[in-house]
Amino acid sequence: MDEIQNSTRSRQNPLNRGPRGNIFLTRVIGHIDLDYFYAQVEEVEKPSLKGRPVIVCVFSGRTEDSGVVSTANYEARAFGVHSGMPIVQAKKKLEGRNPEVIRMDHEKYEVISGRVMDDVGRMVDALEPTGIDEAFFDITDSAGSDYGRARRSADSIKEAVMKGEHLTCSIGIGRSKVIAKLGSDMAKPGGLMIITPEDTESFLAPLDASRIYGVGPKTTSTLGEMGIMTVGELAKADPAELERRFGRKFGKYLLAAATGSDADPVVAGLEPTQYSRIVTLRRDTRDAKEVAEQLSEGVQYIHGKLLHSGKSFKTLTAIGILTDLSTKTRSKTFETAVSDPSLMSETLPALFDELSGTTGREFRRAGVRVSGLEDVEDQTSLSEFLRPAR
Ligand code: DCP
Ligand code: CA
Ligand code: CA
Repeated sequence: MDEIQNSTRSRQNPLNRGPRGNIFLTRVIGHIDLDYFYAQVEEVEKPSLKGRPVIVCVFSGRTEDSGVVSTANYEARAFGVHSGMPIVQAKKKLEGRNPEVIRMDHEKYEVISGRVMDDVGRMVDALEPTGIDEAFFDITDSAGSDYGRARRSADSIKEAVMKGEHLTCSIGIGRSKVIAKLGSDMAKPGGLMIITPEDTESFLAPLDASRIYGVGPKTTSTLGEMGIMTVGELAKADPAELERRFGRKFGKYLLAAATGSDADPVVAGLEPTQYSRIVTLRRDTRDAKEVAEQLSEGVQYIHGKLLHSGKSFKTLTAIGILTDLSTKTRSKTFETAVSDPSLMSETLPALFDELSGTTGREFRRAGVRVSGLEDVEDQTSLSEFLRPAR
C-alpha cells in the first residue's frame, strides 16, 4: 500500500534538476504575516472599535502625547497614519475622525503571537518565526510539491488563525523565501498569493528591485547606477559585476533572489524561549484558587518540558483571558532560576488574585507561562533542597 502511494506521489511530483544534475522536489515555502497586528488584536478585544481609526501607541511619558505610533488599523492608515509617526502628528491627521488611541501592551501581543505560532507550527513541516507577527514555513513534503494542495494548506492555516484568535493574516507561497515574502506583502491585507514555479519568472520580472528582501536604499541606488531598476533586469545582470560591486556573498544572493532560486532553508523553531499552557475554565470565575487549580495539568506539562529540555526558568506568568476576551498577565521573576512544579502551583494563586483585583470581569480561560529559560547544568533543583532527606 505504501509503495503504491509512494509511486503515485512521485509521478505527480514536479521534479527539478539541481546544480549537480540531481533530482529534487520543488520546494513549497510560505510566509505568513498577521494584518495590522497590534491594532487588530485591540479590535478583537473590543469589537466596537471596528470601522473606527485605531492607533496603538508607545508613550514616552515626557509630555502627555509624546511618543510614536506603533501601528494603526487600515481606517487610520487611510488618513496617512503609519508606524513610527509621532502621536501628535497622527492625532492631527485623525482630527474629527473619532480615533481610538491605545497604549501598546507588548506582553499581550506576545501571548497571542505565541498561540498563533503554536497553531500554525502544528500544520506545517517546519516553522521559522522571524518576528512577533510573521514566520516562514515549509510545506514541501506535506503538499507533495503540489501547489494545488499548497493552496488548500494555506486556506486551512488562515481558517485556523481566524478560529483560534479571530485574526486575519496574509500568506504568500512560492518556491523560495524571497518569493514567499513578496507574496505575503502583496497579499496584504487578508489575502493569499500563490506564485507557482511556472509563474515565478513572469511574476518577478516587472517588480522594482528594491522590493527584494534585503535590498535597501543603498543597494537600490548602486543598482540604479548599473542601470538596473527591475528584478528582471537584475536577473540578467553580469554575475561577476554584481559580485565586484556587492561582494561575493551578497552578489550571489541578489542574483539568486532575482531568479527565484535563493535556496535558504526554513529553519524550524530554534531553542524555545518559553513554555506555556492555556486552558478553558470549567466555568467563568474570579476565584484565583479555582483558576490556579485548573492549571495543575498545565503546570505538570510545563514541568515535563523543563525536565526534557534540561531548563529552569526565572519568570512565571499568569495569563488570564477574561469574559470580554481581553488578555491580562501578571508575572513574578525569581532571583535564581527554578523549575519546581510546586513552586509554580504555590505562586499562581497570588498572581491570579492580583489579576482579578485589577479587573471587574471573570476569567474565561487561564494560562501559565515560564520564560527566562536557563540551562540547569548541575544546579540542584529547589525541590531537592526542600525535600527532607530520606
Ligand atoms: N511595529 C512597531 N513599530 C514599527 C513597526 C511595527 O511597533 N515601526 C509593531 C506593530 C505591528 C507589528 O510590529 O503591529 C508588526 O509589524 P508589521 O510591519 O507586520 O505591521 P502591521 O502588522 O502592523 O501591519 P501590516 O498589516 O502592514 O502587516
Ligand atoms: Ca503584519
Ligand atoms: Ca510583520
